[in-house]
Amino acid sequence: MPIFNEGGAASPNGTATLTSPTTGIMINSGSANFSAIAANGSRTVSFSITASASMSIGTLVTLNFNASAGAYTATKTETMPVGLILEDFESGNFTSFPWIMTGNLPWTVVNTGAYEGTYTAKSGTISHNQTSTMSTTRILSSPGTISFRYKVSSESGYDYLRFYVDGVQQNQWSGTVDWTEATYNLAAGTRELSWTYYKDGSVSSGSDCAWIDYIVFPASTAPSAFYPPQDLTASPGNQRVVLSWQAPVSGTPNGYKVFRNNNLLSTVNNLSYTDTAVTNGVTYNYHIVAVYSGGESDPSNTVSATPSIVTPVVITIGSGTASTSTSDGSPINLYYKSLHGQSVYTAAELNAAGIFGPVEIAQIGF
Ligand SMILES: [Ca+2]
Ligand SMILES: [Ca+2]
Repeated sequence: MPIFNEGGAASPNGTATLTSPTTGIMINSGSANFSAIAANGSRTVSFSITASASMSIGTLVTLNFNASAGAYTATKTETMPVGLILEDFESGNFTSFPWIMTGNLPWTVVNTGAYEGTYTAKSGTISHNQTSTMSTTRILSSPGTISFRYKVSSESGYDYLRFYVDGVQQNQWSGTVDWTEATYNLAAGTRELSWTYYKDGSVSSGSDCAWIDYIVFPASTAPSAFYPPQDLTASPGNQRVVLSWQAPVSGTPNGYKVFRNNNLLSTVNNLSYTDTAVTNGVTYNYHIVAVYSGGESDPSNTVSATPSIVTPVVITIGSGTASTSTSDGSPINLYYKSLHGQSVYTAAELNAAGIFGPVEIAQIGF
């Protein structure tokens, strides 16, 4: 911690203390002496603190600093995050943070030419008029700073590495640029951070790509990942639409909200729903939202369906050529041999057989 003497006179020997009200912070040595400081001079004092292993990386720590030297005093309160929120791609993949790849080709993690360690992110091998973008989102409770290292080998002045915050380009680099650090201030709130390699319509130079390594995020958290349901399908029938979908790629939803024309129909626990409150000949749009303990997913894909009167289906139930024995239990009392029996099917039984709406029964038997 630096101490500046901004006055016009030297200060005498003094004492500095450091305290913290933050749970999980232990002050190992919270007191330090410093010698006289000349006018406009400075001294640095050191303290030792330990953060509990149970503290989450990025937790903001409040540090209260106090210095006194004779009649002079200085106080300062600082906040700083615990640990580095670091993406250095040393996992060898993109799973350490919620990266989203867009553009024509995704970025890849490669084990050559890294700024630090073994691995670095490298833009996709795109062609003219294409882009390769990697993005991630951080939620900042207070303003902070992001830093990262970048390297470019591209057609100078035409093919660029571009860095965006919330879709707004912050800078771009082209030509031959060896590993360089970039630093940007980020406002509090939800910030989308994107790196894009962009190629114009012709000419490729150098390695024709960009590299990003050693990204240090500010004190922040990743948004909770609430993955949506997948592969929604709709099958129209007579005065009904049968919806079915797949569970999200990850996560355990508590249920699924079924929407028809953006209006909530129902919340269900299984992976299908039959909408019978429909009119034949009308087209309906459906989507599903997965509901989690902490929030809801984005919508699934949207599907359309138009229920209609089904063309009568000819069905055959049984051969009608079997015969009963002397006496068989039946809704219709049978006695002695009957070559042709009667069977009574309930609507539920027919439905269970997959039969809905008008049908022409050509033959029925047992
Ligand atoms: Ca690395
Ligand atoms: Ca080019």
